[in-house]
Amino acid sequence: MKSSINVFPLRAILVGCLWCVLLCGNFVSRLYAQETPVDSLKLVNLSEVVIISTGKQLDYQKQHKPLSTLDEFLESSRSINMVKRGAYAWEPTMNDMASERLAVTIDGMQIFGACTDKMDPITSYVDVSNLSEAQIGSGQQGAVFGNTIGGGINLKLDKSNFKPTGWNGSVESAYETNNAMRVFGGELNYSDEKFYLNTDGIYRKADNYYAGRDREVKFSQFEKYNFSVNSGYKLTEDKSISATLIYDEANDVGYPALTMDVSLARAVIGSVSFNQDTLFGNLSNWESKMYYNTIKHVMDDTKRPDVPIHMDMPGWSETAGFYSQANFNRQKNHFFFKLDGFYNKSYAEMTMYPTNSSEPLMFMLTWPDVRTKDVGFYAEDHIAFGKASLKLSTRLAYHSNSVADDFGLNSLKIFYPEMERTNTRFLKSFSAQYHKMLNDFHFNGGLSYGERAPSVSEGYGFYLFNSFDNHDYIGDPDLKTESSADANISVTYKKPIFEITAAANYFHVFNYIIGVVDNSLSTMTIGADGVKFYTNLDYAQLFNASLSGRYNISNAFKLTGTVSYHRGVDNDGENLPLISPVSYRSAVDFYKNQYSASLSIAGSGEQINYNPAYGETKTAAYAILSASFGKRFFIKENSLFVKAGIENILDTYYSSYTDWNNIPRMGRNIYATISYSIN
Ligand SMILES: [Cu+2]
Repeated sequence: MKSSINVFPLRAILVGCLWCVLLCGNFVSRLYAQETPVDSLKLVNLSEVVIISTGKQLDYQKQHKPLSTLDEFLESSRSINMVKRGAYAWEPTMNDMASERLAVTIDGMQIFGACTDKMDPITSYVDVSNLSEAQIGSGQQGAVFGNTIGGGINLKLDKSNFKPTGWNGSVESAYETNNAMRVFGGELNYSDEKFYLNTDGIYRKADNYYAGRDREVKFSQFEKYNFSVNSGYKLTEDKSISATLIYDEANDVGYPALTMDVSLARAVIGSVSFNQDTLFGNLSNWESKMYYNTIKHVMDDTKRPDVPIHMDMPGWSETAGFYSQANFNRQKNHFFFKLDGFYNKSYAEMTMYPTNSSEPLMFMLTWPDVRTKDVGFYAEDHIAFGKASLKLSTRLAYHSNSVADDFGLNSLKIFYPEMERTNTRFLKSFSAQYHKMLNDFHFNGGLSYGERAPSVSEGYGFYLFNSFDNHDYIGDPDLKTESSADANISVTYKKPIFEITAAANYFHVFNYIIGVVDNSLSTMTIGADGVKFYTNLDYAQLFNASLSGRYNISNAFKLTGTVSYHRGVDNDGENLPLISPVSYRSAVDFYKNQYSASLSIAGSGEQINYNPAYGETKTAAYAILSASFGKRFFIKENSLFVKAGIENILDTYYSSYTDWNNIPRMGRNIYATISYSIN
């Protein structure tokens, strides 16, 4: 594939800056700044922040498994569940909605996977060594990161940000017994008030893992490495520039739940930013970024036995984008403005090699070089009054898809003779979120409306094989925009030693996009059961409720727990796929004199509400016990941190509703992590 990026992003940036200047200029004359951050507002802003940073050993204490994969970190969050197709590259879901309904960004950058089979969620292209935290916004609270229905996740990169720490570094290593996973990582940083440079690298290699009772899960191995550099330079007291570069490559990744593996998944992610403390005297924290990323994904079936027909399926995704954002405080109003845009090219092809070599090769474009342009404007206002606050936010975006490849366009025209090359949409999001404190009670309630465009697969996918329901999928370029009206409510009772939260949300999704069987077509994939077209259902309904609590038994002991309930049905009352059954988790954590320990349980009830039409079977109830122990030693100025643990202590054989084709999860696993940091 040729890698030429259209001039569009540049033009958009220029228009964007102009817009920003006009907008900001307007405020200059009539408004003035107020710098006080309001703490309680954070409660309504993001629903959860997961601390990831490996560099800061203080955080190590609180983490059960410090060098675990990013996927495991995300899975430990209250709001996220991970769909698994193997041991690597799990797909995050939130409010029972996956990739296409979520906005997932890395440090504010839009990135799109290059796999037609969802083998490479963008969370697979960074590692814990790069990140400081995952910012999670449920429903339209995630619209700050992009157009979304279910929510947004931003993976924030770890940077020294001109802290006067001088040189510091660390080396760390981990080993896990179950799949013999070896992890080696290190970082070296320099930071002063004028300049910083952060570098880190991590390498992971794992063999096949074993499910409970010693059953090997074949094709579950993986190997990955990741390097990143980021640097910043202060031009003047209030102006700085910074740049980041991440290189991530995975090889020999097995996907036991799928029919193919991956020989290469590679991402290069880069950005340059300009930061200024104030703008026009009134706006603060002005940050502008330009970025580019390119992904290559190559699937591989050569190691599988009994392949009926060998296939080559490479995919590419390239994205260039920008954003510019600033805060503005005026008395009780705390505004935040963001202008963003991106341009993406998604291209994937499939070549089939018949066993009889005299037959011709078959070639298809599974993603016909789809060009997506998106320019959005996001604004929010936190209004504080007394012990209450209201957050209003909106995102307005222009979004267009265009099929650049004529062969791909003509292939789709077999099904859609009238289809246009380009499809343009205007996407809207509105949200009002209210928070009130009453003695020890916090009340949160919100109403939102949001829209999203179909994903490249949903709009333009051409015979994409889905091994979950064993169907070939074809996109529909004329799909209607999916939209959602949602409501959320939560009540927290909070005392220093005790806290309990009851929360619920409801999504009414109009024009819900899902695959529907078309019996008139024959399959392309040998052994597939049929063909599905992506279709808009009239509507679908999703409901989630949870109860969570914390109790500080003593200064050293803390007890936490969560139980949640989920339901998702379509307009005929039929179950939607991949909806969680009742699930729960609880942990006792101990922390004293640099010693830490934890004992935790996680489990699910039986999956009663499943749907065989989407390839689901009933998953049984399970409960898993895990424990960890850690100690931090001080050696002069440096520190050594050791943590060990055991997961799935009872070696239970199980799979959950998120396990693709019910592949069993890992059995008993003992891990040890060691980290030495030099200050
Ligand atoms: Cu793939």
